[in-house]
Amino acid sequence: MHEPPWRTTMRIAVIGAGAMGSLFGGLLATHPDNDVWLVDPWIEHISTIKEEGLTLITHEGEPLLLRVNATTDPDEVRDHGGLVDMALIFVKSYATARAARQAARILAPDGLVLTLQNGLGNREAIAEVVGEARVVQGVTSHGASVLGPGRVRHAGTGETFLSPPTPEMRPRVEAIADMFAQVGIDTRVIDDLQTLLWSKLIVNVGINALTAILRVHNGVLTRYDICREMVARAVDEAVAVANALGIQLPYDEPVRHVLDVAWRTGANRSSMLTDILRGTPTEIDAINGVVVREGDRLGIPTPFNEALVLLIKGLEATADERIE
Ligand code: KPL
Repeated sequence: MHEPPWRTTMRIAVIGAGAMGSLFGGLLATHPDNDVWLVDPWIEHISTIKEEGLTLITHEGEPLLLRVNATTDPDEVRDHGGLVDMALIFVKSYATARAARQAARILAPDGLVLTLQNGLGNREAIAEVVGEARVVQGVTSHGASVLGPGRVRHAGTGETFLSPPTPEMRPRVEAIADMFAQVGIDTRVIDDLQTLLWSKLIVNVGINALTAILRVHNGVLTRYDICREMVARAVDEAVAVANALGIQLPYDEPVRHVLDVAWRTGANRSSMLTDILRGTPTEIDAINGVVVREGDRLGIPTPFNEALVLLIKGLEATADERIE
């Protein structure tokens, strides 16, 4: 059978191949028109993927072996086949500016950078490097966790939303959304992402820092009065800030919504707990830190989120001193 004449290869680099980067990169590599590279400094993960492939445990529990290019050096992507059409940034929020500079070195002149990262402020950090018009911001409710080098579990499916940087870019972003859908990532294009970004932020505000401080799975937050009270304090402050920004949240009872998510993802270790247990920095500045900063700016008190930020920063600073 002949290839259709319009078929061209889309070269994609995924910068940050943790759980979500590997999940998205692995799925995108199943598309016959894509040439996908995973880029990450974790040597064992990258060499396992190069030698044996990426094992994705589907949400039904089936192992799927995916072939995808992988490297620790972003410049290797350019050296093997040229510049990329799209870079997906999936690093932790504190590493976004560096990842954007790496993306800029390997991106074609009309290439796009897509961010589906947690927290707020990533789009702005990338735009400073590649320009506003080339950043596609998105939100996803897929969940994934790393089981070991070269092994990732797709913990839960969800929806993905992409927002074009300008009206002229809509058709191109729609084509990307179609391609995502073809590999099993249900994706919709929407113009205003603020509501979705804040609704996801509020879930992370209520769950991540508390699970990391208490060292518990997400579900534990739903089982104790004292935990539900703390979730409510963190969430109520974030909702007050969102309201002051004029953001219409898509749920009437935000605390209940956050507790529902904690219950549905009950067996998960939140990403912040995972970072604290590994002794790596967390995304606290892009999550509860945003609530505190925006609260300060708008004159809305956020004492509980301030305390959560301080406690997490304390845990980060004393990681080597911990009594086991
Ligand atoms: O997004 C998450 C995270 O861990 O960062 C939640 C929704 C809390 C699931 O674990």
